[in-house]
Amino acid sequence: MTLRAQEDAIFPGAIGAVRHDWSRGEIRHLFALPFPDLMFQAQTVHRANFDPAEVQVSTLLSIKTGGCPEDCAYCPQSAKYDTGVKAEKLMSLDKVLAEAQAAKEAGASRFCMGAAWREPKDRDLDKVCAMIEGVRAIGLETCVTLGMLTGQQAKRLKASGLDYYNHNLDTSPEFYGEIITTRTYQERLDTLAHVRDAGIHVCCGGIVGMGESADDRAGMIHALATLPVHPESVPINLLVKVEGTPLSDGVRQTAIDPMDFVRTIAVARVTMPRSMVRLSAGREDMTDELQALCFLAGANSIFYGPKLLTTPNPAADRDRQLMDRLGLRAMPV
Ligand code: SAM
Ligand code: DTB
Ligand code: SF4
Repeated sequence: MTLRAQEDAIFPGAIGAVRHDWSRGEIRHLFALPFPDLMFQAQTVHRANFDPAEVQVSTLLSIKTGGCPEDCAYCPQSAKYDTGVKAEKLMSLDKVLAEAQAAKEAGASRFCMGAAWREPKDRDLDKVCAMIEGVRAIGLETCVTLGMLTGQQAKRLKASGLDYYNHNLDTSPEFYGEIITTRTYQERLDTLAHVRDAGIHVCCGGIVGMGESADDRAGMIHALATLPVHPESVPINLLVKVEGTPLSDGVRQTAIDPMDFVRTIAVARVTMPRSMVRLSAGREDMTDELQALCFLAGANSIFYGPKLLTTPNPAADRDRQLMDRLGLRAMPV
């Protein structure tokens, strides 16, 4: 199958051309547009492909917390930083399924399980496969994020029925080395290729607010929008500054203008018209008004429930109020 045919099968019925040949200059230009012009483009593209009142709702669970050997400077789960997150063992199947059931009852359509691993051991992968089977049986879509994968591991996950694999590029290729030294950008691209080749939907995005430049934000979107097939899901995280990490408030001043965050969402929407763009980490500290701008910019997915992996997310009732206030509905599975 050609890539385009593969993409048409992935995004059936979608309207509008999908381009993979974005230049960095074109993306810089989108970022530099007057805000109303950028928002108009984003709304136009969004409405051509989605119902703008629908938001996909996912719930996150950390199935293996802390003690990670990687040095991602943003991450509270790295063993290299003293953040107060304790290393735990892989959660039991029963506990995971009880959490998935609760997420289903609260209205989530997808259940995302995260593990603080550099890469899964095959023995652990068997356990995660059982979790995927159990969560699917509850009637939820499944997503896992377990670190780097081999092609063989991706195939095993696919065989267990996995719908999505999350693996982020995180930032631009140029800024990446300032943030992570224990794995390369290319290794991330390799894992994404294994996931794609196995026929699993790709969830891939990044983080904004780590001290990167405007050009790095353009570089990150460029890297995502020029992947051979766009990720079906693009999480845009606003850095959650955790004490003890090299990116905590006291160590590096990395305040970002919230409008630049909205612009990042809008440029993701314009350049990846058929992808779900997730307003991901960082909502706890956002006003309803800022989140409303993000939805206007084309975000159409959120994490729902009081916790992300280790840090807080808005309480479910605050999100229900927000959705009611904006007339938004949860997207059915
Ligand atoms: N260990 C696996 C990995 O790195 O691929 C999976 C879990 S990892 C926590 C998943 C993603 O969460 C990271 O790639 C990063 O984009 C995001 N993340 C982690 N800490 C964050 C923070 N403090 N603020 C915003 N996003 C964060
Ligand atoms: C993604 O891009 N964001 C989520 C999910 N993928 C796994 C994780 C956000 C983590 C925020 C920090 C924490 O709670 O530990
Ligand atoms: Fe480990 Fe993932 Fe955190 Fe990096 S982001 S330290 S790989 S858990």
